[in-house]
Amino acid sequence: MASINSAQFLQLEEKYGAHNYHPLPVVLKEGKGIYCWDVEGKKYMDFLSGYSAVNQGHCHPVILEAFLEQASRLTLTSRAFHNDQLGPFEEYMHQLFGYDKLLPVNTGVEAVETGIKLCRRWAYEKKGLPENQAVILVCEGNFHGRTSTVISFSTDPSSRKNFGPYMPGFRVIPFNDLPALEKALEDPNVAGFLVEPIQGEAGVVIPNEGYLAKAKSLCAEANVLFIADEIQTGLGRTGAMLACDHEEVRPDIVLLGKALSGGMLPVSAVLADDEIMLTIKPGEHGSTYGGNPLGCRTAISALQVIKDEGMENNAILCGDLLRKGLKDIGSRHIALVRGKGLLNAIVIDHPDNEAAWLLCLELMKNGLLAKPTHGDKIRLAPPLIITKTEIMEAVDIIRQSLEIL
Ligand code: IF1
Repeated sequence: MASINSAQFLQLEEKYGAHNYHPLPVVLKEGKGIYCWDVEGKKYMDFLSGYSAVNQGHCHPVILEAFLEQASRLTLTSRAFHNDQLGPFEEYMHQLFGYDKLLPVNTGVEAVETGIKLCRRWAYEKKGLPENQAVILVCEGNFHGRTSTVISFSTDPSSRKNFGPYMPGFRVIPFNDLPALEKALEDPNVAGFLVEPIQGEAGVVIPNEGYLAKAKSLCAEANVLFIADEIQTGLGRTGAMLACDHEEVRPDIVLLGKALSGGMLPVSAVLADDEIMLTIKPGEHGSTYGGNPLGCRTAISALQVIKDEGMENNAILCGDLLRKGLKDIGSRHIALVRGKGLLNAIVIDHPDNEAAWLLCLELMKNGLLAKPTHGDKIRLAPPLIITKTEIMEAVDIIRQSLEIL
């Protein structure tokens, strides 16, 4: 196809594609590191990072080399047979995170669904709950994906409305509220507590210091599994391999996805010790692509570069610099700056409820890509390889763009 312009690409999507997103009007064709280029060749700083799936930066050369090498050799065997990448991936993850075992799946929500099934299976076969009575606690403002089960416990009407009937067995409690958790744990049928260490979609909502640690100990006392959804917060994003690491919390089940493959292809995983993991027997759970050699090889490389290039520490340093720079702008339209590592958000205060969207359009014009979440919040989450100089350039673009409000 002769190269068509952005407007023509948008028309194709408008005409032939489902309208399940409302993207910024930009058509990207190339990515490298923290930068993307649109079909007209304009360059942007990516401050969304594929919803934290490209923590390592776009088309990271080391990950790409591993991907291409494996892709030219063997991509998919199904789990009907073994392959020479799954075992090494599982061992590498054991050494990195310290759990007995890993169950490989593909998308983040598949990891969430797998974690739910493991928790329920453990509840009936180890905790001895009466069949079909297991309850999993979830938080107000949660986002764990888009399947029918997972939206059953969403508190966001746009994710949930008119997708019923809903999956039972979930109870919503307030996030960052220990008395509410303690009260909910009095129900002997509670099997698990599923929580994001920081709520991403809700606009980077960070719980009080000590919340995760106390929540974990309350769950342990009640013989309830603490399930950490680290799909967005994990893999260096908040300045550690797991956001739970900041409070030295060891979840009973860890859910990982997104940057696990460095943005190359969907790879997700559930980590747990044997008592939980081995409640699923051969043939009782799986997926066509789960544990495929291409995903496993790519994931090993994606994890190695996080460690080798010190991305956790860079996320801490650059995150601090970004938040300081945003606060120093001193704009009356930035009501709040919050974040941990390079998972940040600003809350826009403006009479026009389209202000965050208009600001993102202006940021795009000025060469920075970011998108509002829940109306007035703009998530600012660049790849973890960003430099301090680039952070200051981004702050300048944000300062300049705020002039339109
Ligand atoms: C969309 C953001 C949302 C997640 C957590 C599981 C999943 C996600 C903590 C499911 C996915 C993506 C999905 C995307 C928007 C984006 C997102 F916060 F990352 F920006 F929605 F909250 N747990 N998050 O964040 O993983 O199945 O998508 O691989 O659905 O619009 P997935």
